[in-house]
Amino acid sequence: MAYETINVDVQGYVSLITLNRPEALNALNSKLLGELSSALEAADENDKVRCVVITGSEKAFAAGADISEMSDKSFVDMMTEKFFTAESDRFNNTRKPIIAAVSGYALGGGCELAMMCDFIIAADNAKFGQPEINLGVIAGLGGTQRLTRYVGKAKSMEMHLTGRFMDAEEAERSGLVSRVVPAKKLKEEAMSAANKIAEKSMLATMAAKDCVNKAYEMSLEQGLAYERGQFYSLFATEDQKEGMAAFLEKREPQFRDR
Ligand code: CO8
Repeated sequence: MAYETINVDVQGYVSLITLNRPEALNALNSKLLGELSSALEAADENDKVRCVVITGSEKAFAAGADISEMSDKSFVDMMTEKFFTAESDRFNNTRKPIIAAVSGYALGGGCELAMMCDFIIAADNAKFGQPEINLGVIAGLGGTQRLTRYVGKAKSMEMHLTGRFMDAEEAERSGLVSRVVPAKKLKEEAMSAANKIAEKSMLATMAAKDCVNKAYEMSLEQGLAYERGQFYSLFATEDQKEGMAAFLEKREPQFRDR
């Protein structure tokens, strides 16, 4: 499918999605989020795709939701259009793992988009922020909730109230990103992580993603019980037999997602 605001390049088992609105630093408008939703749906349905990487340009992952698209909207417009609700739900319902490879600005909706991914690999020039307060609004794609869970109240509150940016080093120290790599190596590192994920059993991968995400929804007791149930259920798969047999036979496993 041809897209206008993103590029989709399926490389082996990985769908590499590049946000492509350079004239607006990849600001997220309805068109871009609609196309991103379609690309994620296609990746989820494509048996050959086993992991997704979302990236932007060197200067900007995404500088936020598109301010020119939002500026004239009324409360009623937002409510009746359910602004970005379907796109956000589609994103959160993607079962395959998604890595955000962030270079440059990840601001407002851009920071929130990165946080909607399963983990973030940051380039050393990355800058994260929730500057919506400077526009007279607040985060609306999960920023107040996810950033607070990921970096804690003190930093999240300061960022939401002052609009200050966090650089890559602070983002790694605070637990927002899994690691920081040189900007020139960002795509290579993200693709390498995605390819590593693609080698595993998709059943175990989806169970792991689901359980880690449940850690943000459930009490510890509920989460432990949920994880145990998922762990037990993987013993109904051929991949569990194959993975353990391969270890004992000192060979590489051949997972078949069964
Ligand atoms: N929306 C629209 N256009 C943008 C955006 C944006 N968020 N960010 C940058 N652009 C455009 C600029 O207007 C400019 O266009 P032009 O060349 O036509 O004037 C072009 O991109 C380049 O930008 P700058 O000239 O400003 O580049 P600088 O290097 O000087 O500055 C910054 C880069 C610091 C990133 C600056 O562009 C900036 O501050 N951008 C806005 C950041 C921001 O406030 N983001 C939050 C937006 S609101 C939001 O994200 C809400 C999300 C919740 C949605 C909830 C839905 C339910």
